[in-house]
Amino acid sequence: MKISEFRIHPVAIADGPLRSSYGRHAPYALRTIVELKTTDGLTGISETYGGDGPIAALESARPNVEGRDPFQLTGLWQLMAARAERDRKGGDRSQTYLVPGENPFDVHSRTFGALEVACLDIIGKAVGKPVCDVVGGRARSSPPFSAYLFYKHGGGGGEGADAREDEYGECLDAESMVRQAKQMVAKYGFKEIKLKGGVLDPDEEIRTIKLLREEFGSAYPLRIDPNCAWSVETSVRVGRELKDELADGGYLEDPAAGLDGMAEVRKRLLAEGNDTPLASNVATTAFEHLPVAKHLDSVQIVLSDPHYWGGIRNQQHLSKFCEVLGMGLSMHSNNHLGVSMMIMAHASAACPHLTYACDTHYPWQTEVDEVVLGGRVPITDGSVHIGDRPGLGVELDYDQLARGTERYNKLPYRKRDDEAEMRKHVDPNWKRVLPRW
Ligand code: GKR
Ligand code: MG
Repeated sequence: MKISEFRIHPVAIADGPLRSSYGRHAPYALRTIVELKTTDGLTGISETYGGDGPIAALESARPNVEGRDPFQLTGLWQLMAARAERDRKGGDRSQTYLVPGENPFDVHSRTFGALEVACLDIIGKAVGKPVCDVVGGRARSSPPFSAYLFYKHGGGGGEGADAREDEYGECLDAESMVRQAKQMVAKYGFKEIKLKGGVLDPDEEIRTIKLLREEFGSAYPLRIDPNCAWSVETSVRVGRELKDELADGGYLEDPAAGLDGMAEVRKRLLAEGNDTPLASNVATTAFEHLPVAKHLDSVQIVLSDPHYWGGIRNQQHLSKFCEVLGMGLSMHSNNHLGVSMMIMAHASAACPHLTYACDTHYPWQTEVDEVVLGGRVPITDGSVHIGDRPGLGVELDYDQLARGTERYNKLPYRKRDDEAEMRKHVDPNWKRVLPRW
């Protein structure tokens, strides 16, 4: 069996004006759907970051993909490894200054991740097994996800006649955030809650977490993630004030910039007898970051992502690494469709060591943009169930895919630029400053 066709489908999906320390989300997020067809008549699919950069990287891999046996993933990686090695030596692979999907230094592991998943989908279909079983079997069949709350302006995403309903309304204070949380938990049954911070004054974000705790009680672990918007001082103060609320399965995520900044926060919190673990998807984005993070004690929980850590099997390797190093493991996310939802679910299912419910932006997208045949992937009781369907377990709806590509072609957006959106809608002089508080 050989790969006979490699199709790359850019899509734009409506997205609400969500806020983070990076800025404000544009009315559309960009994704790429990858399709591989084989000489045996099988089709493997995948989803990854979108826009010009990720598409160019996939295009440049084409000569290594067409004509390849989809089982020969090691060989595919070897072809890309020399370039990945150059990336490693090139510069800052963190997400401190660049949003995920836009860092040129992880381009090869991102590209390989997308291709690996599409090949695993083919292999699963060839042998009649789900992807998580193809890579060695599942540790769980219904991996849990957490409610991912965002401060946001009014609006549900999209523009003009293509605007989506604003399901959660404007949320720019603690009370409206509790409303958002109640709505999301009621709809999807999530049992853990993450708040994207780094948007409002830290005192208001502290108040938000306290109010969430009051509303949901200690049965719902809480996290807050300001994406490095705080100084070491502020991080320690927030950690101190939220010591009780972030206990019982909670964590403090990327409070300050860099492995050194995180290490200092950890040291000072421990000195106060505060053992709240620090999680990161910003400072730790690759295997080579782990020994340093461990040595400095900067990060106790690694937030992975099969999309840029190099696919599902690398997620399994990471699970082993974290277990050996005594670190926790969970998963971060970015706006995505149902194909990625299944990639994240299979990756989580296949990791024996996974210690927290994973993030997902899926509640922020709607049926209108979904490219999966039969509509959105269900989240029930906070989990995505993986049944016995071969491969990823989802197929493409080609009409919906064509609509997503048409939307992409009509729009001017070709990369995620949250700073530009802030300048357009909130403050013409806005710049991302680290630390802001
Ligand atoms: O969607 O604005 C966002 C998030 O800030 C996202 O880009 C982050 O990568 O969710 C991510 C995180 O946990 O840092
Ligand atoms: Mg994060």
